[in-house]
Amino acid sequence: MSPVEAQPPLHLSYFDRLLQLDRHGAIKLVERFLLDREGDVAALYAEVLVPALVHTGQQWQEDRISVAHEHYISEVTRDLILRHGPRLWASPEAVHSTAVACCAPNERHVLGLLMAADILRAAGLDVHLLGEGAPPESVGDFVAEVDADVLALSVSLPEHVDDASALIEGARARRPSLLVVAGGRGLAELPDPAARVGADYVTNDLRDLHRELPRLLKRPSPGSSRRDRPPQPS
Ligand code: B12
Repeated sequence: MSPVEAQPPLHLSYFDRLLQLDRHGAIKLVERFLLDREGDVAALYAEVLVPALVHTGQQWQEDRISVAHEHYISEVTRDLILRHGPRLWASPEAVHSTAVACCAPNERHVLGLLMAADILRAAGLDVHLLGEGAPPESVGDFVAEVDADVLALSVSLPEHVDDASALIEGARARRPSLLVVAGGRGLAELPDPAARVGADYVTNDLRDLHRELPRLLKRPSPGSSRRDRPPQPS
């Protein structure tokens, strides 16, 4: 029997193609994964794109790849999220709530937020994505302007936790019924991240987010428009 050659994990193959600037090869690899996995974009995120980005960060930190390569890999990955993410919400559950999604002040890591926004849309939320760089006061104004039910916030760097907390406080002052969900590696190490940042729910696992959303959205809260809403047809 001929020895079976071990294949490298898919996220490393993806990383290697991009390291060789083989964008087309990386795109094909992703398409093949989605074909094999019946279009499971959540699995693409969890099993290929996120570990590839984490690996990219390690390689950059160890000086094995340049900053330019790191940017290149994250930009191609952003393209792929924007290309395939909409499959997740091609036939969303009935739209019933509005979310505003943004990064913590000064936070430039936005890819996790894009992925979280896809999950929120798949669960039937109309997501207004503000991305990175929106001033906190304008986020508060916007949340009030669009009568947001949910604020989704991403915090990658620990030094942005205090600003995230202030942003949440400001947004809640404008809209007390707001459900705040947050995630990002900056919250991962905190003992009680939800309490620390003032969110209702914190997770870095997007499958958990999808699972928990219906329960979170039913949560009664003072002044909530959700509370007064008639039951949605299932
Ligand atoms: C790409 C990248 C960048 C890009 C970002 C481009 C972009 N458009 O996003 C650029 C070049 C801008 C960048 C800049 C910097 N970076 Co950088 N970056 C990365 C890298 C390689 C990937 C980030 C990423 O997209 N990860 C994948 C995403 C999907 O993961 P995620 O954000 O954690 O999201 C997941 C969960 O956290 C969760 N989640 C995230 N958001 C939300 C929101 C909600 C609501 C929910 C429910 C869940 C959720 O869901 C996601 C899926 O599981 C990481 C390495 C790594 N380990 O991640 C370093 C990394 C984060 N960067 C790092 C650093 C140091 C920096 C800089 C300070 C470098 C510098 N000296 O300038 C700056 C800081 C800029 C800033 N002010 O924010 C360090 C951080 C170390 C630390 N202190 O924790 C890392 C870890 C690199 C390393 N050392 O390994 N970076």
